[in-house]
Parts: sequence; structure tokens; C-alpha cells
Amino acid sequence: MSANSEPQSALDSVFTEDQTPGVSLSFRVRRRLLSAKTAYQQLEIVETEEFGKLMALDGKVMLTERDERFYHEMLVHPSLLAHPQPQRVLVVGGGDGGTIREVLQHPCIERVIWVEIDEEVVSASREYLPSLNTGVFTDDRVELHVGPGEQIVEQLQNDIDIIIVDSTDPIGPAIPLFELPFFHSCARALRDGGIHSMQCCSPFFYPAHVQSTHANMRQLFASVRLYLGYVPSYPAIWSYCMGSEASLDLSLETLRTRYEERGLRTSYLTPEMYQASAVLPRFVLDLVSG
Ligand code: AG3
Repeated sequence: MSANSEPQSALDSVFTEDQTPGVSLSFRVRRRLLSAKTAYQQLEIVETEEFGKLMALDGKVMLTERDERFYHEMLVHPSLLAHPQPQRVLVVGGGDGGTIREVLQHPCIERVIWVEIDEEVVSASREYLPSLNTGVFTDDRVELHVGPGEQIVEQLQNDIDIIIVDSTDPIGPAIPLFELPFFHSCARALRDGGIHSMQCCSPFFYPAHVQSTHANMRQLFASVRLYLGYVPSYPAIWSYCMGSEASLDLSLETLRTRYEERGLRTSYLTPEMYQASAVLPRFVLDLVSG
């Protein structure tokens, strides 16, 4: 790992994600904290002017301190709220810890199996992004395994209530997590009433990913729910998808009761948002119907 403490030149004072060949999003940078080539990917952490610290993998923004809760809350709480009593959770990816932090808000959780492929993402986050992993490394319900998620999921059968995949875009090590064999393993790993959930990219910039993920979910699960959220540091509106044999349509009353009883504290998700986020614009409906 190599760490730089100051920008080297004027060009270095901006972090840019090329979202497509023709569109980029740039953040003005105060300081570069880390730039490291890990065994799997290029890892960078910079301190931006307006979004706090930003972590990127292979040039793609994974999170910023300012809006990471928008993403982590929408990735985690819908599936956990949809389950009457989630106890055993499997998290694939999310080396920064933000997903685990949110899972641990639900008092019914007994065990969190966390599988992250890149140990250096975990250690960098621990060092530079402590607000992402407050309480995560000291909680003895959490068991961290370093390795490819798809291999560990294969070993589980009828064991897990909720699977949450917090991956990068479907490039590099994340590709298998968007492919059908992994969905089969996930379905087998779930107990009765279990839910498989994942981040699913931007339907505006990556319609093909959303389409194929939704189609894979539909092959394995009777109920599939695609829903949307806004994460300002990601390309356009963001999507998430979950699938289950149980119904994922919940009344507002049930959602409100579970949200209150579990004492959730959120800055983006509300019980109402669970329902509203699955009302899809026509261009997204067109991707997932038929
Ligand atoms: N996981 C999803 C990041 C995808 C962002 N894509 C992009 N910027 N093109 C983030 C990990 C946070 N725990």
C-alpha cells in the first residue's frame, strides 16, 4: 500500500468517476489519503470538499461520508423489515462495514456472516472511515470471512434468513454475484421465508444489468421487488432488488410497527418509503416486465 498525504498537482485535486464514456462526476479533493493496488482492485480514499471522505474501487465511487446512509439504509432495511423476525443474515461484500452497521440496528439479529473478498478494503475502512463501521468489529454476532462470496454461499443450505449483496458494479470480482449460478446458491442457502437482496446499479445508465438481475431473481423466487433510491454520489437514480418465496408486499401498518419496535434510526428510509420506492417509472417498468 502507498499513501499520499497531499495532492501532487492541480489535476490531483479532483476525483472523477467516468460513469460512461461520455459522462463523469467530479469531486473537488482536499487531500488524498490512500491509493493502493490490492490483490483485486485499485483502492482510493480521498477527502473531498463537500462530501466528506470518498472511497473508490477501480475508479468507481463506492461511498462518500455525506450520502452513504442513503445507500446503506435502502440496501439493508427493506429486506429486514419484510421479514417478521430475521435472525441469521449473510452479507456478501460491503468491506467498508456500512451494511453491517445497519443490519445490527435490528435487535432480533443473532448472527451475521460477513464475506468480503478484499481484506484491504476492510482494513482501509477501519482506519480511514470509522463512522462506517462503528460497533461492527466489536460485536460478537458478526463473523468476518475473507474470500469470494460465491464460494462461501455454496456451502450453506437452509440456514439464512436474509442475504444482502453489497457489491461493486458487475465488473471484476463482482461479476459472479450477478450471474444465475449465484442466485441458485442463494436460494438454497435461505431458510423458509428467507429473502435474497442486492444492489442493482442505475437503471438509467446500466439498463441491461437491471434487466438481467431482475430476470435472474424471477427464475428463482415467486416474489420479486425492484425498488429505487437516490444516492447523489452515484450515477443517476439507483436500484435495488429482492426476491423471496414469501410475499414482499407489506401493509403500512406492519412496516410502521416493525420500524418502531426495532427502534430503527434512519436518515433516508421511512416505512412509507418501502412502498413508495417500488413505484417504478415507465422506463424502469419496461425493463422488468415481460
Ligand atoms: N456498493 C455499490 C457501489 C456501486 C457504485 N457504482 C458506481 N459508482 N458506478 C458500494 C459499497 C458500499 N458499501
